[in-house]
Amino acid sequence: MNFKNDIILAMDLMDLLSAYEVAEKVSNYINTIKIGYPLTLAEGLKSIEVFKENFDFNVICDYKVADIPETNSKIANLTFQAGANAIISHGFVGEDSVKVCVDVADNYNGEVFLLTEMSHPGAKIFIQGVADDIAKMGVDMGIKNYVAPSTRIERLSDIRDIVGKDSFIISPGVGTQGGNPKDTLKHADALIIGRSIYNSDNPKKAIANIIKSL
Ligand code: FNU
Repeated sequence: MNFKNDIILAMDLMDLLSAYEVAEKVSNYINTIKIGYPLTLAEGLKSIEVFKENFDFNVICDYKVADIPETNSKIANLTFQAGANAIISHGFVGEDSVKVCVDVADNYNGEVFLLTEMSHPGAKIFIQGVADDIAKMGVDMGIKNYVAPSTRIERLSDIRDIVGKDSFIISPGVGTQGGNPKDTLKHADALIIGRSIYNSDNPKKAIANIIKSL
């Protein structure tokens, strides 16, 4: 997947019309949007199609899939059937659960992003302690795409060392959560940015300013 301007818009507004309006304002700057539970639970899987058909965006579904393999299979199948280009899967659930997501993605020519360490403060309590092992598991499984935090650059750098330079890391936590875009891109391939863009009075200016700062 290639990301225009190294930015993925995290669209967590919860009504499709508002989401559409923001997407329209920034559509010249990006080619990829990430949606998650907020928009999907509010408006349904049709949200995927709306961004694909109207903007030709790639859509990453941030469903942080974290269940037993059989249930992961159902979730991943529904997500790719609805047109997603990629799905984010939690790694802590283990190889069997992640492998199902990879297998389903392969059937649809889609991709899996493996979530290693999360960006919020609470991630230090549990997931940080196993994040390196999650990344190593991903490497052993041949996974090429990862999610790692921009809020802890040293951890992002550690995870880059594990997954190698040929892997792809997308990084949330820039802006509102405190991560610095330029520093993050020293280790990550693309930034996941939500509120700093969609909550701005002028999303177009907000994204243009971020791009200028890189
Ligand atoms: P913004 N997100 C995150 N941290 O923030 N998927 C993670 O560790 C992670 C994520 C998502 O803060 C979050 O759910 F794995 O408004 C939101 O959609 O810029 C986006 O990344 C960050 O949004």
